[in-house]
Amino acid sequence: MFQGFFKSLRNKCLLGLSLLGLSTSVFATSGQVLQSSDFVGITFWLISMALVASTAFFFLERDRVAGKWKTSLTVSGLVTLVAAVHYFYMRDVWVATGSTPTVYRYIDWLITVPLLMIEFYLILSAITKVSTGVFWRLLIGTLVMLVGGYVGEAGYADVTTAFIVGMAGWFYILYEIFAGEAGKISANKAPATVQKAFNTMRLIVTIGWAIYPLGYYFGYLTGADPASSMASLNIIYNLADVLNKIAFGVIIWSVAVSESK
Ligand SMILES: *C/C=C(C)/C=C/C=C(C)/C=C/C1=C(C)CCCC1(C)C
Repeated sequence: MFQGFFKSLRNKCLLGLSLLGLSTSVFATSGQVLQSSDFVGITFWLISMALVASTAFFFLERDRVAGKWKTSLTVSGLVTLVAAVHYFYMRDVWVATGSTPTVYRYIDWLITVPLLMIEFYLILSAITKVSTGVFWRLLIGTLVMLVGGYVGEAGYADVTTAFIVGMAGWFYILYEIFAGEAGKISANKAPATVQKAFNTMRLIVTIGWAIYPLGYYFGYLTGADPASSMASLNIIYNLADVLNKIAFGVIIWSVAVSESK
């Protein structure tokens, strides 16, 4: 009885914490309000709210799954929580100034992308012993990809060279999850449901993540005028986040639920 009480108390604390984090950033910048013609701004709003709802969902659903899956759901909830808070800031920057919130975007990625990489590690660890090398190699690929993108977008390096460096980091991640140790573990040791989840997650990292370099391309490499390039960049990045943060978490959730029965 006490156990149940503490469990639900802990869940409420988790939720409370996430909402606190969100409420402090709602009025990060004030002054401008969202215009009905600002479609990029509308996507920032929609996604902020979807991220808040997903966070509550992942944290509450922890109770439904077996112990070894709980960490995976916690990490999914952290990804959407961290992103939700950044979305509040990014949305305000966009609505108030019409400029691209590059620095908030990359701080968000710097935290959420490694968390997503941890998910690969966790999902495999839930079924077998995995060397930590898998995790470190995925992390190195991530850092090369993001540092490359940031120095290009923030104007510290030539946009094309920086793009190539970022692409190299991403290809390295793909190599690791398809042909490297992580891929082999999944193919040889994982039960069918986990393999299916691993394959879908892999597909997301291939196809879902490919949307980001497309955003970069339309933002910086087409030579279109800055206003329309920045609108494309932000819309593309925003839509990519729905798939790669929320849908990714939902896939993990569905395996966790079915493997817990
Ligand atoms: C939740 C946020 C996620 C999953 C962000 C992912 C970001 C990328 C996959 C970015 C990739 C890029 C390249 C592959 C080339 C250089 C430009 C980047 C950083 C946009």
